[in-house]
Amino acid sequence: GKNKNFFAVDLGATSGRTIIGTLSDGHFESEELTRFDNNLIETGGHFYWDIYALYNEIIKGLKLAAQRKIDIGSIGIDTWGVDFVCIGQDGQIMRNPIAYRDPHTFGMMEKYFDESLNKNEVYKITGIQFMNFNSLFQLYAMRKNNDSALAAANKILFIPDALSYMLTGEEVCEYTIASTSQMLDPKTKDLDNKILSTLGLDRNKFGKIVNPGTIIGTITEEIQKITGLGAIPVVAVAGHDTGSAVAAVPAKNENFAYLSSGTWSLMGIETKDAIINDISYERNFTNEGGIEGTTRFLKNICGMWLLERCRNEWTDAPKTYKELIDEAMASTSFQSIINPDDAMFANPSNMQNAIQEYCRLTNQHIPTSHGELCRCIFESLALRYRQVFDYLKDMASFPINVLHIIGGGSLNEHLDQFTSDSLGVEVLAGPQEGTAIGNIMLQAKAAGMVKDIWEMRKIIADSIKIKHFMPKDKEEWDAAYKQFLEIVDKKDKIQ
Ligand code: LFR
Repeated sequence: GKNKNFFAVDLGATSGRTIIGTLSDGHFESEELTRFDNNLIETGGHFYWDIYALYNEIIKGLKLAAQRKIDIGSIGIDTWGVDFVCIGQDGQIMRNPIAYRDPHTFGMMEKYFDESLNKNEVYKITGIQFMNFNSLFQLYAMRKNNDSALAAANKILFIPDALSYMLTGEEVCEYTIASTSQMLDPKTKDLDNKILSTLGLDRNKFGKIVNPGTIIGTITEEIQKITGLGAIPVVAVAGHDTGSAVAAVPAKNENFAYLSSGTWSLMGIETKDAIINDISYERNFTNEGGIEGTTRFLKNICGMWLLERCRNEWTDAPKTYKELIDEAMASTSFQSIINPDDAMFANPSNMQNAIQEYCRLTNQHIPTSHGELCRCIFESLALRYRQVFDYLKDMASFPINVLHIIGGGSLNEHLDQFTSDSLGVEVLAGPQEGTAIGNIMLQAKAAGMVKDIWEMRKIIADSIKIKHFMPKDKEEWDAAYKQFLEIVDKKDKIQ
């Protein structure tokens, strides 16, 4: 039969990669071409992304593919959510984009509710969980600060769309990434004019909505020349990395929950329609747009960010993840428990200090060794996962029989086991590169090689190794969960 190669660009908040995926007769294979860091740039009182560096990394990957004479069928780009680039009247990028961890949005949600639409109204329109960094509040903060890039913007492009624009010259607004902005109405499936007007923005400041699987354009002659490639199409995939990841969950039927584990841990279910009601509002659950009209009903949980930041700070000889995990497993269990989603951990100047401070404030053992810190992070994540999972079980209209863990974090088998223990549910771990695989499958769909999301999931399940974990140590974890709830409560009362 036929086989075809697809070039996926997958950008996360701490690292990125380019991957070649090959599909042939219901079998799938992938190979990482390049991997690179993505770093926050702190300057002039702000945090930025380097959009040009990311663009250059894509070019590097494309050149490598050209050198190796890989016949690329198409290119697709997925990235983290909410951030955007302003494009000027002349088509130029106005300035590197501000990053979502920038504190310019602190307090802006509350200001917005005071001065513009109220919180409940925003939730009723968008169904999106409130996070201070959602595009809505970033744009609001920029307006308040008289941001010059925004003032001069002719178009506002979300990160995957901005990179596709740099490759093709086409300005689009891909549906899944647009949904993360908290400016999109899942019922009309378009940006909401009432919300846009509160920012003084017209609908034409954004590209037209395109759905995953649509061809955006072909790479420009300039890029053909730079890379040595032909006129390759760029496909709108699920531009939101979490959207691509959930498309790649190797589930057999609808009765599953997922945990996309990377810098963030995104835990949720897939639903046909958005779930927007008093309870989802109260618990701050989100309804992000997925492929084929699906909704990702989920909650953001602070994930490997805690450990990634600690690792960056540790100045002694760098340890591998395996070494750190081994040290964690050799440490005493349940000595120090934190709430991963405490505001203290959003972007502290020092993560280890922040974790220790949390333990001090709540009268717990203060973790000092790498092993103790890692153990604290892993156990605390597993406990917080249980809290969110219990909410999901309560709100889902179907029984949740299994939790699929996908993404880089799924490689941590001890955390997979902790998660199964804490939640009391079967855990299936893999694929590790869920996001890139979802990206590639959407390109395969655009090429007419797969029919729908369930065929994608079947091909993925048949092509990769999935690890199984069954719950154990129920009493120990139940007791720890009680302790977790008490500690969170105690800490919340201090502030
Ligand atoms: C994960 C992710 C989350 C989003 C966060 C910020 O990489 O895309 O889904 O809430 O990053 O954009």
